[in-house]
Amino acid sequence: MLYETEKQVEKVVLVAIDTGDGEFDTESCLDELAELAKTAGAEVVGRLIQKREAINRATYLGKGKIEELKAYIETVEATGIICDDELNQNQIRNLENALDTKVMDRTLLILDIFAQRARSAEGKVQVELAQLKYNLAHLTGRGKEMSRLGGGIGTRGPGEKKLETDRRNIADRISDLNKELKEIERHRNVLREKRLESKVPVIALVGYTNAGKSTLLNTLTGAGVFAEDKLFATLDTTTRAVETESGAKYLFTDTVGFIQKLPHNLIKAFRATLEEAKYSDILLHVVDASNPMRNEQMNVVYKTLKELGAEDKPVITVYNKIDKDGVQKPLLKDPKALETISISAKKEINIDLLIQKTEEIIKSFKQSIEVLIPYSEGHLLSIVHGNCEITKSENRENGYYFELYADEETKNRLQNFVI
Ligand SMILES: Nc1nc2c(ncn2[C@@H]2O[C@H](COP(=O)(O)OP(=O)(O)OP(=O)(O)O)[C@@H](O)[C@H]2O)c(=O)[nH]1
Ligand SMILES: [Mg+2]
Repeated sequence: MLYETEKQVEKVVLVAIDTGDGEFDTESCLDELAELAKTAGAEVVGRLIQKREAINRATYLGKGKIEELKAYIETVEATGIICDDELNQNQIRNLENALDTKVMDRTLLILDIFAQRARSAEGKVQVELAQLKYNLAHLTGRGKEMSRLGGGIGTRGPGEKKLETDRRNIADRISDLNKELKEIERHRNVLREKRLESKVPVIALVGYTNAGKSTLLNTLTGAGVFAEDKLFATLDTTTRAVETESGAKYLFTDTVGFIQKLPHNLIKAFRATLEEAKYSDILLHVVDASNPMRNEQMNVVYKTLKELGAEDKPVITVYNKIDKDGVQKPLLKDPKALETISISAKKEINIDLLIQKTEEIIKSFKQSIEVLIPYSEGHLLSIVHGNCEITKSENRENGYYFELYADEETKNRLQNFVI
């Protein structure tokens, strides 16, 4: 008797519907899905695309295409299929019955990768929660199927733990995890507040998965952050302090990569982590300039930022990997960004320029300060009125009191009277 199911390599056929109105063309969606499948440890043995006006609500594909797929699965000896869209439980059940094979979707795949990658306590709880919610919503379709298969994609929890598959136990586990997550979030908020209080500017690296965020953080800080040519190498945010040559201190935060069709459950589960972007002073939007889909990927990043409420953050767009062959020129200035810079994080090209531009921009931001200017220093009032945004003013016994926003230079001129 063989007990190899746990380690079984799934041989999968990728399946997509081309409705003709997606932002990405269907072939490149499947290229990405193939990368995801590989990252999850599956072997891709074929693809099938159906052109169709809309996805079939009950069976995803049309009837004829299902027949074709069934024959194809037998020919290539696939053990399962992965559809590029999130399936509902009817679609899963119907496809499984018709094809007699394991039916998975993009969401399940991403969740599986996240489960393998989660490192921190928070990441693990977030992923398991998202996985369980997904399973609960799809249970009728695959409960039996999953316990029969015993291993492979969709059955692994974070840290190789086996995922709960029983409805009652799932509900209990979800409620426990929610409690745990609340506690972790409370702790994270305390840390975040401390960081904000310290007034050290926070720079968040955001971008599409595999753009090179972690590599850039490594280059910037010499820190050993996990970087790999795999999708979603980073799941947990890492923050590192960097002191530049000018002596200024900054905190750089690496974040989880974005991807098109990021499962909604995951956005919800990862909200706290993804929100790091929202609490930063500026975003470095890292783009893989060598990727032919870079413009579409940039749009996905902006859309996701909007969903997180971080669309108003100042952005520096960083075209990365310019050392690679086949980077399509020109690299246009990103109209959504204050600056657009081309670099190579790996070959350390233009890193100094990036730091310099980032510093310049941060210094031009206004900070909130309180000053008390003695009546004898009345000449400083023209600076206050000319350069600052005043939010409160009072004539006090020992001088003019202001609560105001000042840029770095003005703040330095008023330095002696800051309270
Ligand atoms: N040639 C080249 N490769 C790079 C450069 N920057 C990053 N890479 C490679 O791109 C791959 C992805 O880099 P990561 O730093 O892990 O990317 P990431 O954005 O953190 O990815 P996720 O955490 O998965 O979202 C790795 O194989 C890096 O070595 C670069 O400037 N040039
Ligand atoms: Mg990373």
